Amino acid sequence: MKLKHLLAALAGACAMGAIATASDDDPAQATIDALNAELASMGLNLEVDKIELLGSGEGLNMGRTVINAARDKGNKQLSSDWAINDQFRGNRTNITYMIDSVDTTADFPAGEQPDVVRFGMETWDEETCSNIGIDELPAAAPDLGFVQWQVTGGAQGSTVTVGPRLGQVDVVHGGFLPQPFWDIIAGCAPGAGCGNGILGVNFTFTWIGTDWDGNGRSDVAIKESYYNDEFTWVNDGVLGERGDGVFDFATVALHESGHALSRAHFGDVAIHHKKGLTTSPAAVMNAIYGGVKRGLRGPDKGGHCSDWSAWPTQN
Ligand SMILES: [Ca+2]
Ligand SMILES: [Ca+2]
Ligand SMILES: [Ca+2]
Repeated sequence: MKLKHLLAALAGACAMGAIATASDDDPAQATIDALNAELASMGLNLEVDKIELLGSGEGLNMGRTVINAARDKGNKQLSSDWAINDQFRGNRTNITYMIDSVDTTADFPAGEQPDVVRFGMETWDEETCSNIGIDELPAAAPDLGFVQWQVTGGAQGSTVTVGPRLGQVDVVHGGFLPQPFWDIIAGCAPGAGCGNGILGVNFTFTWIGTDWDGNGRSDVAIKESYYNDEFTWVNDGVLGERGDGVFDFATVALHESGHALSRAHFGDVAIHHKKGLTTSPAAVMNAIYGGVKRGLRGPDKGGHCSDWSAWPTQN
């Protein structure tokens, strides 16, 4: 299903209010359905399992997680995770990633941007409780991103990571994208504005019908992240507190890298009459941006360590 079909599927969808949790009737289900129809038409044994959206925290822009409703309603596994030694990922015991090199933001020097993504991945890697191997691969194409390819009708992005490189690369950082990408993936027509409050997004793709490690959870095939260039990004480690109107890329890259390594949103989001949206407890994996956070907090470490402790220690 190309862009025009996706748009047709979205016709009538309107801007939505803020919700914090998965919902069968979330407008972004149309995006999951469209992507899965395309994957099926390509003959790929892949499906989109969930979309995790990071809210800017401005106004009432919460984040949310949208789980494939077809999975929710069926008798499939209730969640997903990477499977160690997964045959369909080359029996690897490490996690590999690629970084897009063309979809940069003009907000700070392009030359710094890959290093910020690496910082995001390596900060999780440095947790010594579970020293999984996290290894960068050379980008298989300058413009990476299957969802971007899909949303732009093949004009941008690439199918290389779900095609010839399928099973070789686990995590794809697809770059900074402008509207209308954000409205489309959030489930409204371009210009309707439902994507305006989303800072970043992570798409989880799972294999269909496998549970290689027998843990009752679908096995992840690929994770893909993007960042919203409609916002102004900074990389000085100082600017980017709530209310600054600018956002620290390292903080958001760390958050999206957490999703790539199976961390879900964490903590409660509440509405305060003076402060607006607040989170508790504070964590990198809060569903909204909460200012500069360039180090993992207790809840982030706890989830990461328990999840990855069964994997062999590597560097
Ligand atoms: Ca891209
Ligand atoms: Ca599994
Ligand atoms: Ca920007």
